[in-house]
Amino acid sequence: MTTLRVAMIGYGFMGAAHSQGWRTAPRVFDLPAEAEMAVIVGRNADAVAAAASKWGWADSATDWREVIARDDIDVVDIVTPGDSHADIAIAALEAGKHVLSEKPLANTVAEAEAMAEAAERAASRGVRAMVGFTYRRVPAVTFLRNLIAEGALGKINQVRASYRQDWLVDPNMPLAWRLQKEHAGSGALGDIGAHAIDLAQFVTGLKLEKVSGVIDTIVKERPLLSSGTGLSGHAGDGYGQVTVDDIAIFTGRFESGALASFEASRFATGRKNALQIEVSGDKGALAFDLEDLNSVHFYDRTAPSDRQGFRKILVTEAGHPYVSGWWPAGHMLGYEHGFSHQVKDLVEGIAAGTEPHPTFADGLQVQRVLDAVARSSDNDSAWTRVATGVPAAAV
Ligand code: SOE
Repeated sequence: MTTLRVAMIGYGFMGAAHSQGWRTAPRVFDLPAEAEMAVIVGRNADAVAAAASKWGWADSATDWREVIARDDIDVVDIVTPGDSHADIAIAALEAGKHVLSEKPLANTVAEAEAMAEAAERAASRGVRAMVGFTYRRVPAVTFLRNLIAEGALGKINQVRASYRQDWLVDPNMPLAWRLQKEHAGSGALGDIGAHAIDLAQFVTGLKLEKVSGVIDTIVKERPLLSSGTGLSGHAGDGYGQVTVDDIAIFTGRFESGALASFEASRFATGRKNALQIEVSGDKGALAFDLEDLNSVHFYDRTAPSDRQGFRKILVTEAGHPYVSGWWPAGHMLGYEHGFSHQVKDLVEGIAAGTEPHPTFADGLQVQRVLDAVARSSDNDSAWTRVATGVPAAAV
């Protein structure tokens, strides 16, 4: 059996989550290739060595360019802040490595176009690339998508998608990298709004054509971190400017004409990680809430009128997506399982020579929606078209 030797670049929150996926997926699913956790890369030698030991990586290093050049590395998993996604992914693809990149794909459309173009070139050499919109791989989300694809809702008229958190309501939360445009590209819009956009397009199979939105920053200055850039840093000396949005609210029109409303907020007091979607069609409706992630709620308008109502479907049967690898019905999965499903689908795609979804082209399309929302907000929330077409770099 082929062995895929993996290098992970970065070791923050997503480093922990992806490491769990690489550790667990080969022990739960019968994968067509071995996945070897060969090396984890970070700038601080002692900290990344500690992460290697804690998370099960065979080795650690501090120079991602040197690691990507190694012949004994087959896959590069990028879990760094968005400002390094393009440099690392393009170098890895050009070195013939398969790439998994965290979301959003990049910090700008230009970077995302260059990445999609590099992935296009690499695919012709059998090199695969995937972007980490992991919520697609919650069993209930894939099941919801399959029901829509089978026509359970009929014509889709409306979508509501929101991702609400409240970790920034405290003005003393320090100026982490997610609050600095040069590192994160944007704030709630790209960090969690990207998930809501990808989720809405994934489950409906529809693409957003134009958007109208507003983004805003509630707390303009925050305490500087004394060291590091993690979310749990301690306040250092002085204050720094927040250069990204805290809240993004926008409407969208799909290519089909259906309308959508979106909300991405880090100031939704009391909401810890509330990713929610509801899809309304002429035959019924489906709803999902990450805070109740093992189920979907289905309203069937074709049922007899005296027994119509939203009913909860527990998505834990062996026949439901991904569940067969885990436990008997009703034993529930969690947030971390999506990362194992992501590894499963990536390894299976590489082994089969097929393009794992979401592709970098999918990631570019989400990046173009994010960019259109920001441009709309700068233009008094005017309707703004989402760019399409072949990346400029490819022409
Ligand atoms: C912070 O908002 C964050 O960690 C996001 O960056 C992740 O993508 C999301 O899944 C959870 O919240």
